[in-house]
Amino acid sequence: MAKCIVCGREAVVKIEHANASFCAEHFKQYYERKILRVLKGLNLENKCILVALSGGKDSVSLLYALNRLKKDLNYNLKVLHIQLGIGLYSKESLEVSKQLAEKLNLRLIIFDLEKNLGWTIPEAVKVTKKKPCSLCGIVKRWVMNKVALEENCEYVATGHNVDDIDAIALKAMLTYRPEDIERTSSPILEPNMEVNLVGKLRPQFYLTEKENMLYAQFNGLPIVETTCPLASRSKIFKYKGIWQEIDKVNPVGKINFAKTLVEISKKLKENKREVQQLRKCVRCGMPTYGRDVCAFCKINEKVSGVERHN
Ligand code: Q46
Ligand code: ZN
Ligand code: ZN
Repeated sequence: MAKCIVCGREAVVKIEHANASFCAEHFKQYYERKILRVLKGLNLENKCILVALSGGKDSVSLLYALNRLKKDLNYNLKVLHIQLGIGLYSKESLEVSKQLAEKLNLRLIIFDLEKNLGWTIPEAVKVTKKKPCSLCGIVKRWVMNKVALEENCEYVATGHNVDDIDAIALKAMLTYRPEDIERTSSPILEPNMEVNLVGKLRPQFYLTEKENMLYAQFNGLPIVETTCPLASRSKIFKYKGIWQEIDKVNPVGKINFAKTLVEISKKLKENKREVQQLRKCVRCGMPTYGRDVCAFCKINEKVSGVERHN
C-alpha cells in the first residue's frame, strides 16, 4: 500500500480522482476541508442550517462533518428526519437517525407523513401512479422547506454527492429536461424569502459516494443497511451505472462534469433575461415555479381525496 501524502504513514485509502493516498486521520481532514471549501464563500455566522437526515451514508456523514465544522463557521445546526412510511427501510432510517442525533447531542425533529398528512409515500404512489422517487422528492422538498421556515432556519442542507448530481444532470440532458439541470447545478442556492423559499446547501457537491462511505466508516458512524424497496423503480440508478463506466475511462470525469455544470449554470443565470416566475402556492404558501398550485398540494389533494378545481 502507498504512503499517506500528508504524514508518510501507511495509507488506508487511495482517492483516484485526487491522485492521493491517505491514512484514516488525514482522509478525514481532506474530507472536511472539501466541505469547508464549499461553504466558505457564505457568511453563515449565527445562521441556522437544517440538516435533512435519512440515516444513509451521505446524510450521516454530512451531519457529522457539519457538526465538527460548526466551531469554524459559527452556524447553528438543527436536524430533521422525515418518516416516509416505507416499511422496514423507514423504521431502520428512524433508528439510525435517532442514534446519531443522540451521539452528537442534537435534538431530532421528526416529521411523520402518516401523522402530519395522513398518508405515506407508498400510499401516495398507489393513488397518484407517479414514479416513487419523483413523488418522494417533491414531498421531501416541501417538508424540508416548511420545517426550515417554522424553525427559523435560513438553509436546508442535503446529502447530495457528486454521483447524485452527475446522474441527475446526465438524465436531465438525455431526457431533455433542462430545468432539472438548473435546479441541480449549484452547491449553494440562496434563500428567497419573498416566496417563502429557504436556501439550499449541498456541501458534498464535490465528494463521491465512496468518500462519504469511508468518512462514515472511519468515524464509526451508524448507517442504514437496508435499501429503499422503491429505489429499483428509479432510472437514476441506471444512470449511476453509466457513470461507473465513464469512471474507468476517466477517474476525474465525475468531478470535472460537476464543475462544468456549475460554470455553465452561472453563465446561464448571468445571461437570463426572464427568470422563470417563482411565486407562492395559493394553497400552502410554499414556493412554486410558474403555476398557482404547487406539485406537493396537487399530490396531497389527490391522496387525501379532496381534488379541487381551480
Ligand atoms: S426514499 Fe424516496 Fe429515496 Fe426511496 S422512494 Fe426514492 S427518493 S429511493 S433517497
Ligand atoms: Zn496521514
Ligand atoms: Zn402548495
